[in-house]
Amino acid sequence: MLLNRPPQSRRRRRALLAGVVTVATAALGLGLSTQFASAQTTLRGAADELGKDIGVAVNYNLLQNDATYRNTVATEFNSLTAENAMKMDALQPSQGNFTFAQGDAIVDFAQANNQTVHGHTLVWHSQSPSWVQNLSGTALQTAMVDHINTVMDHYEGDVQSWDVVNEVVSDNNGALRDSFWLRGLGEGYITTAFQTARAADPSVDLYMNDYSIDGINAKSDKTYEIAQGLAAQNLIDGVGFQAHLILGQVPSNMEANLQRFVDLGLKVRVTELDIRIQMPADASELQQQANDYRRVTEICAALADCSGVTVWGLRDGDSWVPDVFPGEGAPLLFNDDYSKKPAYDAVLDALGGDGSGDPDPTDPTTPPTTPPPTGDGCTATLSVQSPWNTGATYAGTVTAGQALNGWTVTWTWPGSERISNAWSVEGNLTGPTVTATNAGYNGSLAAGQSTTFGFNITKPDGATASVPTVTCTAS
Ligand code: G2I
Repeated sequence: MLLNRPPQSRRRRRALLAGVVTVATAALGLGLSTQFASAQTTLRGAADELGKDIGVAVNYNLLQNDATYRNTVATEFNSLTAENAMKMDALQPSQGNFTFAQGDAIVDFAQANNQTVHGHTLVWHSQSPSWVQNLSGTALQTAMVDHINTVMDHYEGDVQSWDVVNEVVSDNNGALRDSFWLRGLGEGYITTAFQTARAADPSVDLYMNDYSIDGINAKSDKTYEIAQGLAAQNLIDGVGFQAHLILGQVPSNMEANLQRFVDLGLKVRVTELDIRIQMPADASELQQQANDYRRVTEICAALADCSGVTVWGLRDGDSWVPDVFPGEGAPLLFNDDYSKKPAYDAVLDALGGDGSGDPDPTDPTTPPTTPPPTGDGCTATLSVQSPWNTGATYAGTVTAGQALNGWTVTWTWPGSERISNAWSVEGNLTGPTVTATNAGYNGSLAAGQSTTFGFNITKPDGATASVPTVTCTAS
């Protein structure tokens, strides 16, 4: 449910015209106050407070089939990138035949959970269908322009930024990559792609994205030159630094490198962060990895024009790394059982949250949590995550006492508090008495399992954010 709706999207308008019932879209940008010291204990809570994106690349199949995956993605991240579902081979497997279902499912999930979407990617030499690789000349140019126009039109209002071109610079000599795009269209194809994208949706941030450009080197120099040319024509908004890194090798000049792109008037973004380790990884390597993650996140946190950090997958076992670098792995923030690695705590700390894993009793803004009330089949707690004068963000937790197929949490606000937007929960939310039921994906819980939801309130009278007594019932 949402009150601050973004402009209605093309996709949604089309669905409504077709008579399809859709769920409400999400409010974007929480705009939380930073006047209070943070005791945030989720990545997204800390990142929201900092005004940054903390993103994750999501796998469509896992999002469909794994409730814990969905719950972790919803709880910990405020931005999503489709790991594969918005690439050209996924969206246009044969010419003129667009297949948006998987990308749409990811957008729907993001909107239901108040998350933004970074689109990846429109023009890339890899994961492009063979039909386009076999075109040349005008036919190739028309295919590129049609693809950009159709995809950006479909996701207008749903995707806030796009990787327009991906990996266009060669690895070794600072030249353009020798791809079918370059061979077929000449070096002007990059400008054409950005011109097309700018015209297709002027409201979206346009990025060029690449790997091994995190430090200052021949490849990032060439990227800089291209970005400078595009920036002079107002065709680009940002540069994405993939940051597929090796343990202990965060470039020493990464800050200076990102800063030079910011000095062009561009945003920067860490778009695909992972840090791989020679397997098996021991405790000291996992600690080194945490230090590396901390450093990259701190670099972005310190730069006003760094829009955020996206990690390239949720759990180590989900990562592309072992397939491509045999013997290397463990590059992400979560273990395969969803437990958090030291790197998770380091990222949380670097975002300004409390990565110790413990409540901070010395923090005067650490709010009380309701004692677990008794209920029928489940218990629930509410806690204030971050209050400001006329509003607050809350987290709710539901714990099942028995296997559940759904739950309802109810409470009555004692004062002027009213929910303005919420995620991972549905129901009658906006009035003085709240009836909050599970979303479609977090109602089924095993005995002892917990799930979380969240919401923002307004409290026009400026009173202290209260923690009402709640009741949880199985439904
Ligand atoms: O290679 C790592 C990343 C480098 N930057 C651009 C990213 O788009 C790229 O992501 C990876 C995905 O993480 C992989 O999941 O891109 C790969 C393709 O180049 C993806 O791998 C492919 C497999 O190679 C295919 O066998 C598989 O069918 O994923 C496909 C879809 O699951």
